[in-house]
This record gives sequence, C-alpha cells and structure tokens, in this order.
Amino acid sequence: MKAEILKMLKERQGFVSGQELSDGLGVSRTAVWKAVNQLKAEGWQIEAVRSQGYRLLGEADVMTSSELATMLDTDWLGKRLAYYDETDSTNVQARKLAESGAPHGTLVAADCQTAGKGRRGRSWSSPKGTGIWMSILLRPAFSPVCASMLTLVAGMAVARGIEEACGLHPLIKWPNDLVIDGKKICGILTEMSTEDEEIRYVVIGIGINVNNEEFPPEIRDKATSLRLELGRSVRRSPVIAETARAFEEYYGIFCRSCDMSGLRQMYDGLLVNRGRQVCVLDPKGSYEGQALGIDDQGSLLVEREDGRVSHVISGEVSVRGIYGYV
Ligand code: BT5
Repeated sequence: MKAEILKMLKERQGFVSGQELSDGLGVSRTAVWKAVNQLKAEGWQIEAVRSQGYRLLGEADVMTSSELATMLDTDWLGKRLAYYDETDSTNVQARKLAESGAPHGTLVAADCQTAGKGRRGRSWSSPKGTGIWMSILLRPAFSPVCASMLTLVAGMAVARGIEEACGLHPLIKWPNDLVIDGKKICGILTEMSTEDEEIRYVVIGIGINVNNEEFPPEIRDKATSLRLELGRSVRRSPVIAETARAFEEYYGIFCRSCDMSGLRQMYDGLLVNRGRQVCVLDPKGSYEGQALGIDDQGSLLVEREDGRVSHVISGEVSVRGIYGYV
C-alpha cells in the first residue's frame, strides 16, 4: 500500500486528500495515515494539512522497497524485490533466495553492504547511502558456457541506465568494469550454480558508485562516482529502473541466439579499449596488441604485432590498458 500511496502522491503536483487515497485504495483513512507515517519514517518528506490532505515535498534519494517498486517499469525484472538497509552482499542474499526457490527476475538491492564482493576474492567498497548495490537472479534455459556473456549484457544495460537517468556516457572496460574518464564507476560480478551441466541459476551482481564523495585510499585514484562526475547528487532508484528496463531489452535480444551476435555492434561502440593498445595478462605469458572488439561468444579480439588475432576468453585473463587504469 505504501508504494501505491507514493505513486498517487507523485502523480499529483499538489495535495491528495485522505479520503481520495482511502477510496482509491479501498482502505480506511487510518490505514492511509499509518502508511504515510511509515513513508515519513523512511525519509519521505510528506506534508499533512488537515483540510487538504497529503503532499509530497521533495524527492530525496531515499531507497526503499516501496520507492523502488514505484519506479520499476519492467515486465519481469524486479517483480519480486528483496531490499535490505544493510546486508553482507546482495549476491550472497540472491543465492540464498535462489536456493529457497525465488523466481527468475528476482531483484535484490541494499543500501549498504558489509562484505561486498569483487571477483576472485577481492572486496567491493559499498558504504551506506551512496551507491547501487544490487543483484539480479536469473534462471535461464541455456547452457552454462553462455553465462559469462551475461556480464557483458549487464554492462551494456548499466551504461544505458546511467545515460538515461543522468546523461553521463560510461564506457565498458571488458569484461566487467564501467568507466568514466578512465575511472571505475561500476563493477559486475556474475556467479552461477550448475547441476548436470545445466544452469540452476545465475546471479549478476552490479555495484554502481552514485553519490560517493570520497573513496578508501587504495582505490581513490581509480574510482569515481556519478556525483563526482556531475557535480551534483543523483537519485539512485531511477538509475536502477532504467538499468532494469535496458537489461530486459538486451537480455531478450541475447536469448534469441544465446550469444552476443545481436548486441555485438552496440557493445563494440561502448568498448573503451577499442582500437587501443592493450596488454593481455595471460598466465601463459603476457602480450600486447590492439583491441578490435568482441566476437559472438563475447571474447575480446586482440590483434598481435604479427597480425594474429587472439580470442581472449573472459575470466581467463585480465586485460589492462597499458596507459593508466583503462
Ligand atoms: C568487480 O570485481 O568489479 C565486481 C564488483 C561487483 C560488486 C557488486 S555490488 C552488488 C553485488 N554484491 C556483491 O557482493 N558484489 C556485487 P573486480 O573486477 O574484482 O574489482 C574489484 C576491485 O575494484 C577491488 O579490488 C578494488 O580495487 C576496486 N574497488 C572496490 N570497491 C570499489 C568501488 N566501490 N568503486 C570502484 N572500484 C572499487
């Protein structure tokens, strides 16, 4: 009911009477009053005037499940929503929910993570009230070998989500980082559970720095946030909503062929290293070359000096630009 009240207040510029809310929702005026108080406790500024009703005063960046539910405009993603003020890691929670039967499209989000995870045991800084720390649970029918490409699909969705929500143009540092001005704005961690060579579920964890004003010393030089780039704060839920919408669209295209063929051109247009020299840190020996783009399987194509083109498989090697972080 809170979500519906919020929606009605947002749609109206001025006051909505208590009677109108209670008629519209088919509940008592006392129930409306209680729900409004809960919204206020969550941080919403709602003015209550005896003869006129309720009015929404400001659009604070409060992220709550009702706020998220009103913003999401999707067909299946986020229809089941799990929101935490604080949790260890949304990927861990998404896996737990998956194990207890949560459906395809479940969206898990948190205001703060106490044990945010990066790849290969690294950690992800996720302080309270600053960023988007969320995970998407999928139960795809395709083979496990296709799952790593979902990181690329999610990267494209975040790039579009950020662009639609605030006008910035992040680029993708293959395979799982988004960067603005050579600094990391988003990281993606895709995890999977399989059984008998079939996918049980996939969890795509997405961390986006939104209103961070500073970072821990070890990442200060290579991390940025939407706020630092724009010089103003950005509301998180529209970024989530736009990203979710884009993800549904790109995931639909991906599922038609179970590869990147339908998205490849768009992906290459977002690739920050494209046409630039990169150093491939292969455990069998590092080498340099020019990044050309991706192939249909999502591997990075790197042309070596002798003209040979390597297909770098995500997860196997890291690719560092040889100039600075990107
Ligand atoms: C990643 O790993 O970039 C994947 C990050 C995924 C985070 C999301 S948040 C929601 C979900 N729940 C989780 O627990 N995780 C996911 P990797 O490529 O390994 O990068 C990790 C490295 O990025 C760290 O070792 C730091 O150097 C740096 N780093 C840590 N926190 C950062 C931040 N907030 N912004 C930019 N860089 C950061």
